[in-house]
Amino acid sequence: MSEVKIIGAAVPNMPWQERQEQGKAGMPVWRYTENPVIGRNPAEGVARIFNSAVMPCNGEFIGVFRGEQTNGIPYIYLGRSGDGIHWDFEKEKLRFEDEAGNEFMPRYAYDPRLVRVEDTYYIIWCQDFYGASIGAAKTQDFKKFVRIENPFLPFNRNAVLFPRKVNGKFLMLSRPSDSGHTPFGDIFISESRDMEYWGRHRHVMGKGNEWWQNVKIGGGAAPIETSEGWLLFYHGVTGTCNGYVYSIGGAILDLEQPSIVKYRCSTFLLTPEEWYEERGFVPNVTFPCATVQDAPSGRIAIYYGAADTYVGLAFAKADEVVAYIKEHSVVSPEDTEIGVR
Ligand code: BMA
Repeated sequence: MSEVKIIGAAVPNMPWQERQEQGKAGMPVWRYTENPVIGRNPAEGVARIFNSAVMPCNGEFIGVFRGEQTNGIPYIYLGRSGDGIHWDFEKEKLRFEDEAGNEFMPRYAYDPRLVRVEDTYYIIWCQDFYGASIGAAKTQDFKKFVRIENPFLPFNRNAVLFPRKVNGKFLMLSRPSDSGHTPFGDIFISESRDMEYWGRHRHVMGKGNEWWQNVKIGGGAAPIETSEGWLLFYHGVTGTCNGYVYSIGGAILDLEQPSIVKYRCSTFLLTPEEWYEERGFVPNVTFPCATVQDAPSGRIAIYYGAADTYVGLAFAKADEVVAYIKEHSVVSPEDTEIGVR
């Protein structure tokens, strides 16, 4: 097996558990045996937390969590953890302000991602901007959260910022679609010099021929930089007579030109099988939003929403998961082209 290096920081205290699951020999991703790590009614006034993003911060962990309030409206809650598994949530939802310091709340906010680029942390989420679209804010200290311009026109979801600039530009994946539970959507990438004006849009990849991703796909966790390319965990959706099924897929994007897909795994990496993935507010959903990784050991922890109700943790080793994706890779001409017409 080739030696795959994660390019990034050491996080020696990241959550980790060696593979315990039996009967799934050969799969490169395995679940934490104590899942779900966040259960129902996790905080006052919040019925469910899922589709949430965490990252290491000053030797501990911090996260932005999709909290479905008991009135049904989703907002973002800040959480802190010493071990990345047990979380304390702030009582009040995250307060966003404008540049002048005035409160500037979206009407709702869901599926947040959290990414640090240089010395700034960015939160990207889905919200109403005259239709489903992307909201964004920045913070330096996790006390003051200043909203920045909405990156894209409606309709759009699943925006995922890259953890560093490439050729001097911020890069963001997104999934244009419409406001409903729409049966279409491809992943695109856009560039910005300043996190305000986005352009040079390119197509990255569309739904796959494989049944588990044959309806639509969407970006998941911020891509992990590796010696083989950007390792992307994303979600792929299929339709059944009883609703959608959301699985976790994996792809490797070119480091310098990430609209080019080098490898794309034809099999899912994880699909709803456990009770907390199959049973909940929306059954059969596994929805990755973040990873934490330790560069020296190649360990990766994937945080995913389960059944729109819980947060689950899964683990992988960089060299194993990259080897698996390469071995099972099927790419189409649309995946491998630069993505402009
Ligand atoms: C998508 C988003 C996600 C959700 C998923 C399954 O359209 O709304 O937040 O997890 O549907 O319900």
